[in-house]
Amino acid sequence: MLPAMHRRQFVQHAAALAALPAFGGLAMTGPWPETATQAARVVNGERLNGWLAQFDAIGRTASGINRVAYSAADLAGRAFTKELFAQSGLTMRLDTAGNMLARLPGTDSALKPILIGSHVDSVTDGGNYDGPVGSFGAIEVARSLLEQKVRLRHPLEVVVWQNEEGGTIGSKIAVGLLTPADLDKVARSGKTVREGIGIIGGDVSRLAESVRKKDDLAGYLELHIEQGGQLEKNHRQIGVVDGIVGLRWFEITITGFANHAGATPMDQRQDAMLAAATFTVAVNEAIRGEAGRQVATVGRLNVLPNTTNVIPGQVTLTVDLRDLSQATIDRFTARFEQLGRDIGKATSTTFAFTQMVNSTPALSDTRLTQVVESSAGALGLTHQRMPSGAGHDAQEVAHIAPMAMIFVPSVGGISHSPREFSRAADITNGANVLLNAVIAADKVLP
Ligand code: HGY
Ligand code: MN
Ligand code: MN
Repeated sequence: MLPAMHRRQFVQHAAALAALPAFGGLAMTGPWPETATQAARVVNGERLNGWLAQFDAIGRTASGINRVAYSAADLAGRAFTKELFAQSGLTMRLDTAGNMLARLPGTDSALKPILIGSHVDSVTDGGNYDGPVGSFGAIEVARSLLEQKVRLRHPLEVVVWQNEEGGTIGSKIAVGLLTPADLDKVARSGKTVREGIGIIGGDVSRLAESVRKKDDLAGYLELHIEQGGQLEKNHRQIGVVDGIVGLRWFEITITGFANHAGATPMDQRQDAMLAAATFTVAVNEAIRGEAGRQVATVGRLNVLPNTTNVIPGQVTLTVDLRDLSQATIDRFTARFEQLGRDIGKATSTTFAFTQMVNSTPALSDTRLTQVVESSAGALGLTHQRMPSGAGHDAQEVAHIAPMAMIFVPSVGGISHSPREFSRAADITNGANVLLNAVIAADKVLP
């Protein structure tokens, strides 16, 4: 049951909304959807935020959180998470991909499971909330259902995906989209995905056993921090994610000719650094030269031989390109390749493009976004619909099942940084929405 103060707020809120002809762009026809009339349930927010506070010490270095996939810190983070499953009365198993899974039976075993979860690996020098909020939030929701003796019709599964930051690897395997080439990809820990699967307890020779087909799941819900500043700017407590951007990561090797920095005349150089700098500016100008929400980032750059008095012979850099439209991603891909040819000609260098990661844009399922929205309303929480500029496992799961995401505010809109922070109250709100959304989804999903 909602604590008294929430109940009063809820009654006022529902009355105010019912009086409004339209609310937040949504025409409110008649009373709140069925789920809002049921008493909203709540999780143990103190327990959830206690777990997150403890987790902050794992993989923390002077430069930030470094639980990068397949590292010792990632293993420590996974061991901590395994302990949370156990403490919560959930029997955790690893699938052959190394994803962590636990299952609560439903009253109707013929139904496909509802899946909730996120990841616990981090970027280099990242924060404590990107991933763990949704992973521990899902464990807390399952534990609260057990404690409150709420039995769903559908089985409920909790998942902690492996190596989300390296290209949603665990969820890509689970939906059958990981390619053999992906297994040789090197994670930020220096381990290949193939090695990493073994390190975390998976079995790369039996990945097929972890693949789920279309409609093997009734639906997927992921709680996550926003990683941007819209909720904070608009004073909203909950983000209802309409869709997740597609992303494409390139590695580009620019080859020139290393030579003496002093004795080589300026008009006789094949300067890979000059080409890289020109290309970086050109990418930024191209992407900003058009209206739209597309973004592109040159995030990593390695120089050879990286010595003061040698003209760089080779530069390897990465581009992270994102948009909600696949056509836009494809169009800018062609544009960047043309820039490579043009700049290569102008600087007597060559550009070689390798696509490292591809995740297609994914639209949320409207039944599930409706369920998230009415759960936020039932809890008296302000909310708005919004796209996700960050990539998530949910966009891989969207290939085989209906999905939706719940965002909670990131203070200052900061993420992938040691300054990443989300307030305990906001995290509790998000987990409460997840709890009620799961209960409501159980009713609306087949
Ligand atoms: O890069 C991303 O958007 C996600 O945080 N992996
Ligand atoms: Mn994430
Ligand atoms: Mn991330």
